[in-house]
Amino acid sequence: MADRIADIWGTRTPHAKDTPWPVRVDLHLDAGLAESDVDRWVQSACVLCSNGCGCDIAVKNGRMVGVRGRAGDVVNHGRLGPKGLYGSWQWAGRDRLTRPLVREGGRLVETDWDTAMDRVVRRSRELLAETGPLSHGFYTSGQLFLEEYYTLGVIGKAGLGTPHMDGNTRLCTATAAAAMKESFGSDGQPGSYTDIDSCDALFLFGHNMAETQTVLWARVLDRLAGPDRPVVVAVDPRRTKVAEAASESGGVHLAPLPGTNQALMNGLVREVIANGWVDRDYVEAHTLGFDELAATVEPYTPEHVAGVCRVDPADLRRAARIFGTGERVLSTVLQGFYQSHQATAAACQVNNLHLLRGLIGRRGCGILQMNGQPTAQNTRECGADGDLPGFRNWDNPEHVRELARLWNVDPLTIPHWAPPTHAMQIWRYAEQGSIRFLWISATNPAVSLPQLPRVREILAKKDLFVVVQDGFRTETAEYADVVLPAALWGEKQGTFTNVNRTVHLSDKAVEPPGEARADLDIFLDYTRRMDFRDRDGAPLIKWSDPEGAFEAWRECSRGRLCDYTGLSYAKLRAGSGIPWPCNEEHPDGCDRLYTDGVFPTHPEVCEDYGHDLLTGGTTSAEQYKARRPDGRAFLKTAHYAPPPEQPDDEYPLLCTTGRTVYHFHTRTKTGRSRQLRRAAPEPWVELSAADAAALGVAEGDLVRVESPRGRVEAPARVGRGRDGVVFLPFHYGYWDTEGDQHARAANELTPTEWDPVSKQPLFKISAVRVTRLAGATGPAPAPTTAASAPQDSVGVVPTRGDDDVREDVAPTDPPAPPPVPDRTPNVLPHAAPKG
Ligand SMILES: Nc1nc2c(c(=O)[nH]1)N[C@H]1C(S)=C(S)[C@@H](COP(=O)(O)OP(=O)(O)OC[C@H]3O[C@@H](n4cnc5c(=O)[nH]c(N)nc54)[C@H](O)[C@@H]3O)O[C@H]1N2
Ligand SMILES: Nc1nc2c(c(=O)[nH]1)N[C@H]1C(S)=C(S)[C@@H](COP(=O)(O)OP(=O)(O)OC[C@H]3O[C@@H](n4cnc5c(=O)[nH]c(N)nc54)[C@H](O)[C@@H]3O)O[C@H]1N2
Ligand code: SF4
Ligand SMILES: [Mo]
Repeated sequence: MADRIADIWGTRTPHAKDTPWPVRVDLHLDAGLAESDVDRWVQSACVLCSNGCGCDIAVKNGRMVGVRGRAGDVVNHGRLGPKGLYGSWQWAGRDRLTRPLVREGGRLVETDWDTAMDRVVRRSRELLAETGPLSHGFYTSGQLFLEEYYTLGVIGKAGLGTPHMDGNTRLCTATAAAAMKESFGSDGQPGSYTDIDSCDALFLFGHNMAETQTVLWARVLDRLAGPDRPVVVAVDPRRTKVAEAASESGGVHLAPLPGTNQALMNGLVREVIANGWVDRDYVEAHTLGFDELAATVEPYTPEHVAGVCRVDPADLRRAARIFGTGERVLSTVLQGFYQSHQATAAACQVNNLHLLRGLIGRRGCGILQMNGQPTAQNTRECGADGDLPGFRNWDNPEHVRELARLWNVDPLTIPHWAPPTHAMQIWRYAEQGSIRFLWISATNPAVSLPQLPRVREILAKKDLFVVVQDGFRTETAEYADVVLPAALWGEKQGTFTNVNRTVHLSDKAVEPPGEARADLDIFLDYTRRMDFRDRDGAPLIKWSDPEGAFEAWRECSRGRLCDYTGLSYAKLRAGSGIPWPCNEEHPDGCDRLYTDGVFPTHPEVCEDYGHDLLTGGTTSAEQYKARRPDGRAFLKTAHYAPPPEQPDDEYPLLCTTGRTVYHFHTRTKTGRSRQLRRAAPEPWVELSAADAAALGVAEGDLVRVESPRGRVEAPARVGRGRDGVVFLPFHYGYWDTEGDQHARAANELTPTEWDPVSKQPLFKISAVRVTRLAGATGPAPAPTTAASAPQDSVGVVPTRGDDDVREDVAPTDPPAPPPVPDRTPNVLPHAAPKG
């Protein structure tokens, strides 16, 4: 089988503009197996990023033994990337949680479901009686299924009545939603992946698509390898594969200093206006706010911007010309923009560029305000985060009444007296002690939240009752009072929606291990035990399985932008995922939104009344109505403000964090796949060649990175990024493969700060200092295949795949990141799990 560790994007299938992307079916099976050996193929889609590649799971003897791309799926036309091929299923048999755990005498011990759920329900009832629903917080994910979020949303909003619900989607793509609400009045992706097949220019803003949506990047590469190839523009401080493609395609690589995106974007908008590249008719007919936008960006001349961002003004001009004169431009935006202090403002400037030129709602002219996690879209749609289900506006009484009618509850039960609580605030309330019950599902905050020393203190608080629901015994689970073992992908049924609104069904392929249960069943069990009722005394939640939950959700989505009423499980089994809205008007779904230039900004329709992008101050309903948007989009901006943390004498470098192609987040799955783990086994610290030289650091030297909050120690990769910037992958928790603790998680360094509009934390900006601790024992364990490639490859073994031996038949291999039973942490400045 092909080595898809070395060959990340697979074989090219070039094609010409406006022709369909060819099919290429990717497959990976356990060693020694052929397709004919497989007992059953079960329909699904990959959950290791937001791309949503359709796949079939291979089952043999009741086990998952491989995966194959679905040729007929609109998203991937058969392809899968390295994570999908090697990471989606290989974890299944390994060291899973098989029984609930409860804390006894300071230790987590196995128990039965009744005992575990009884503790959860008892604490829940006690706190409801003592202080009411505001004592309860729910911190969920972008990795459950639609049915699970909707159920959780109804529990929280109509059962308990707590506004303290959010997902790790706050860390992920809250800004995508926020920017679409500010510009278009509602969440909802305007563009489509098919725009890649038709565009003339492709702008990637803070998005390392080559490593983070590998199949989407393969689609781009196939255009770049074909005739009439598009021009690529990359905005990223590192020399990613995207940046290389920008140079090779005759485009531009802009490498701004982290934290300066807003200045750069104001500069690009100014150039488009100053050169007369604006589509006046479109702007006049379909937007509001042009004069204010033009006045605000006026000072951002190329020379001024170049000084702030440390880029070449000529490059800025060239990038603006490509945007300003291109007939069909597609833009994507992701974490380089979203995890920043002016995240929403900068993301809105991308919307503005498109609106100014009327490049929206037409073939090849998409905007993709990306998601990251596979099911982040559903957290947002279904109300398991800080939004009301169906993109309803918490500040619009009629929207609240609609939900109350649907759920048959008093509108006053549904918390809407203030904006829903965002995740960073939920953690703050837990720290202050007003939230005393925190239910964490499908996320590992002890590694993924910023400023980990603080997060550990909060999780360890004796008066905080922590429930952790996961398939593995994660770093976070070590702090739990109750651990609930969850069934994972392939072990349960449900649907989810990718970046471009495409809904997939994932069927159950195998039984979960031991007593592990589907998240939906866990939430339903809690509901039954809590005995939540509607107004007429009937059970609040009227469904008992995934399809029942899906049907209920369909009704909830009726008439909204994310209309699912035309979808059903049967229809989703017909061959391909289907993009919403899907209803009577669009029975086959919708490839692209806003083809008529009418946006959901009418006050009765919109999801939000908007904010001041600089301060986050909210617009009232009256102010909003007074602007009479009525279907027009908003052109909003803000002045550039420097990031809260800037380099100084003590901390002279800027640290940014992110991903490598081979791992997903905190590696609970990819760390258990032999091929993926070996491709990137340990953390590293990426320095530019000049910074490394100035520090006397050579490839592989052990270095310490310190911020005002913490430190990380890891070998240095002398890489190819811009000077003044240090990069750390955030995948590695503080346990190593031996179960020992080290200061190695990137979030030891990051600050508790967030964007004022989307409330997304600033993972991409902290000031640090780097010191050399010891000489190298070899090159850094960083992959050589993409952005973390060394500046000088002499002596560095290229990253390549392994033999095809499955993990659990290779006993000599070092173990996966292990759960350490009740180990008292010793290395880190660390709060011990409750004793
Ligand atoms: N392999 C892999 N793929 C994934 C994931 C994964 O963990 N691993 N996770 C998924 C998820 S949940 C998400 S959210 C996405 C994230 O996908 P991406 O956003 O593509 O990934 P990141 O590496 O976080 O950040 C992207 C780029 O932002 C750049 N950057 C840093 N600071 C700045 C800045 O100030 N300005 C600009 N313009 N750029 C900056 C970084 O150099 C980096 O190359 O990936 C998804 N796909
Ligand atoms: N420094 C830094 N920090 C970051 C980022 C960064 O770029 N830099 N990126 C941020 C972003 S964008 C994201 S999305 C977050 C990700 O951060 P996390 O959400 O903490 O990362 P994961 O490792 O994906 O954790 C998901 C957990 O859910 C479990 N799980 C998976 N499927 C299921 C399921 O079906 N049911 C249940 N119950 N559990 C399940 C997995 O085993 C895993 O433990 O990290 C954020 N943190
Ligand atoms: S691109 Fe994303 S969804 Fe597709 S196979 Fe790779 S990880 Fe899975
Ligand atoms: Mo994410």
